[in-house]
Amino acid sequence: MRTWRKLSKLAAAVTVAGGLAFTGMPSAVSDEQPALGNAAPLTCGSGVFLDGLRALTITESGRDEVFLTSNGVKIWPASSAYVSMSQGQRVEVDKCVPNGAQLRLVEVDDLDPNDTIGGQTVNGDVTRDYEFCCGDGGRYRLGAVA
Ligand SMILES: [Ca+2]
Ligand SMILES: [Ca+2]
Repeated sequence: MRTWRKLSKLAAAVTVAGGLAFTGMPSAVSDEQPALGNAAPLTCGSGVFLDGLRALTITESGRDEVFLTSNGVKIWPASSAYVSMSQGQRVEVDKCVPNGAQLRLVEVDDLDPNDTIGGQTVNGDVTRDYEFCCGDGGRYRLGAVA
């Protein structure tokens, strides 16, 4: 059973990786903020550009399945339920969020409740890294450009 779960996740990971190449389209992140979404740093206006996410310590053997929420709404990835990450891996996020947004990094589990790895409040005044730690032993670093 356990092995089957892992294999099915590997298959899902391949699907996710294949789909990532086609995420150039704008996504409806939030009805309240139609200007925010997939964007380059200079187009975030008063918001903050989320650059890349690195898995410093993953919570499971093999890979974690993670997604990001902003103010309780899933913002990344846009075209799938999660991104499968291995230890040390960095993936592009490329999302704008408003100043003060409450970010949460969640690790998806099939049969158990999802794990919250950590939360951070975005400060729109400074370009910095945010660390999500240490839910279920995980540690992730997110680069953000103010
Ligand atoms: Ca998981
Ligand atoms: Ca988990």
